[in-house]
Amino acid sequence: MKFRRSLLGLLAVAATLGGFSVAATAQAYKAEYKMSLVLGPPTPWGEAGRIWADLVKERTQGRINIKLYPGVSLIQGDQTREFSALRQGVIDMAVGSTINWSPQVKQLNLFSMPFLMPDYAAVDALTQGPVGKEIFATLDKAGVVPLAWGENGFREVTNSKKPIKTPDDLKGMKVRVVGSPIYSDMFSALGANPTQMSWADAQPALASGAVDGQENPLFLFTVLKMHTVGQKFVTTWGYVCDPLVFVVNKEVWSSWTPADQAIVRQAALDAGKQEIAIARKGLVEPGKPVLKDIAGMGVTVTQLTPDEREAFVKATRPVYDKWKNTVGADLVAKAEKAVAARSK
Ligand code: X2X
Repeated sequence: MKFRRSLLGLLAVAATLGGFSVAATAQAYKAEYKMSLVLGPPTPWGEAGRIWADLVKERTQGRINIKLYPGVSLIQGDQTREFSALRQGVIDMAVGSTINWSPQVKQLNLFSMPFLMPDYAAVDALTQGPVGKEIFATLDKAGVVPLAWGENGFREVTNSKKPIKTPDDLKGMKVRVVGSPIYSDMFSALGANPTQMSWADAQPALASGAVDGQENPLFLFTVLKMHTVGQKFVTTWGYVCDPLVFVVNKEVWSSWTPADQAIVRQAALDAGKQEIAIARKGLVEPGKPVLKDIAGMGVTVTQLTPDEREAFVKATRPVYDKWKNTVGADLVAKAEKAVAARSK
């Protein structure tokens, strides 16, 4: 590998001296680039990957050909290893969740701080503003090339037992949480019994009743028909929103010509914009049609009043305070300021 890399380097130098750098660099292109995703199409997350790959193929006339690997299959379904695999080049590119990469990049826990972002305007104020830029600089330092933001969405809690209206309703409930410790802290603070597991393991655990509940964006509820695995109660508490990030491995990135890099970047920005609209569809229109669809599946949908929601904010505040230092007090302060100053 090392040898190959230095050989390519020599070739590049020779090529530049010889004035035919574009042709020589082009020799380093792979026949196919591997894109990692947790969720494939037709989820919005999967669509993010599909749209990006399609735009790149079209705009590079097939010079860059991307294959989707949903279910994080390049790393055997263990989504918390995705970031390391990207850095090492096991994965060429990804549309990934800040949650899954937060074990390696602690600043990404910002988006999992309970009740930091009360609405979509708050999410946009962070990702599309200076905070988003700072996070991208951190990702770049951590060893990948970040290009654009997408969205998994606000994560709502569902369960098979009863409507959740107060933190008390969660007492003793077995809840599947993602492999990021801030989620265990939050559900423990609420009196629940959280179990960390990958998404691959979560589905059979829900179906068998090994766990009572889970939390994820609502499109996942409808796409996967979660009422068929016993999830009869949904509470929209909007405690965290999970953005996605479009990234490329550094070596892969530098193997592309500046013109192709520009195409891949612009395609990521275009795909991100399209995908965010898809992820929010049915949740931003009056009456939130997605909630009606879910109720139509025989599911009890509980929308918290501001007072009811406040009880969850209070109960998770110690977790917020604990994680502030891990994320970085300065970054959290900037985020709070950006959220307060958002245009609604
Ligand atoms: O595992 C999850 O819950 C999922 C699919 O939302 C993520 O990958 C963060």
